[in-house]
Amino acid sequence: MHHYLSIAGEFAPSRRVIDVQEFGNGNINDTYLVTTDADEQSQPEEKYFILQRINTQVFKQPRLIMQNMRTFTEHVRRRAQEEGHKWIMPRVISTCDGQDFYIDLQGNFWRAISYVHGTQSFETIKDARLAYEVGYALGTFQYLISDLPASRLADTLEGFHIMPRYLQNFDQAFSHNGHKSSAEVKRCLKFVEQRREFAQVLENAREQGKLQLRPVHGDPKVNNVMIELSTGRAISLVDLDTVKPGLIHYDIGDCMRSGCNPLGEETEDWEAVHFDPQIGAAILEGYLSQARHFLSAADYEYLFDSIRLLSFELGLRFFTDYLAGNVYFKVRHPQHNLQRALVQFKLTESIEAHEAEIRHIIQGMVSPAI
Ligand code: GN1
Ligand code: MG
Repeated sequence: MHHYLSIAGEFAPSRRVIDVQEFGNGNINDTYLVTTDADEQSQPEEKYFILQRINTQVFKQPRLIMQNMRTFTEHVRRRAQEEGHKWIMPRVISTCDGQDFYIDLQGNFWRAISYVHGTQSFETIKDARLAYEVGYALGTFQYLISDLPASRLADTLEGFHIMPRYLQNFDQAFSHNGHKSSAEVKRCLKFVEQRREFAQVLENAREQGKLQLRPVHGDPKVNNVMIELSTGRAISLVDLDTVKPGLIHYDIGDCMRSGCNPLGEETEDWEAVHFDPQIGAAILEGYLSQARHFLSAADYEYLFDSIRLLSFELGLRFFTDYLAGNVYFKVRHPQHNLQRALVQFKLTESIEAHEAEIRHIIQGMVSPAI
């Protein structure tokens, strides 16, 4: 505890840190909520902040994350103000000596960002109103960042969301671990084999020039959307380490695979996992209320594929990590990543089973009935 208090203190030179608690349930970085002795009423901004230890096994160049953060938080904040959008971007908090990060004696990389006050987030979506807000949050974020040239952002995580790369990693992990062959593993292997060609769909479209790289969020899952307590409206999208050039389809697919799975990605009952098309329709409606302004005809064409692909992708990443010995995602038990993979693959199957319905919903939004 003392150790954490003193690290947090590096980011709060004029305050006494009184508490540091683990916060959220990220799979990669370690996140803490810091409380200082500031007065909550008069200085809410100084009372709490978020402290994170970046996992440098995953993010090999954490300085690039901070560099990007400076660039896009400033851009988005300015644009939101110009356009009258009520939108909050977390701020980077500097150390006593004006750095964006602090490296402790063990070489750990720490950084701090402001806490979004008066908000809450949810693990799963229970009603259409929240679904709309989750979609709206992603659309607003992408809109506000859409005029920032992608070339101004560094690549903080090479290969992120690139399916052909994930397949290569999978093949490698499998060739070293072919002995793990329970019934569940066999199910996963078969699942992947049947979708190898489909896995290329977004990267092919990009190579053919149909889809272009733009700044994206990278990880817009439900619990990263901050909902204002007083209004129920989305006012921020947090977890900004993967904001970098990408396809907006990674975001929409990721948001849908997270939002339309009522049992959540951590359920142990993978056989009961399913995709909820009604929630999906409400997310898309909220998303398109903002994204309409920048989506092209080709972008719409790949919406269904992106929804199907991103749950497959996450399942493949979990499965690969299980085969590789749980080296990327944090796990609570040795089978955890296998269980998570089964959840995502079941979700993918449900998306496939609902294909006609989902395409119909998308179609109705492209050309709304008059
Ligand atoms: C990871 O750490 P967390 O929970 O914010 C992962 C995402 C996955 C997510 C699944 C950098 O995000 O891509 O969708 O787990 N982030 C990275 O819960 O790999
Ligand atoms: Mg994340």
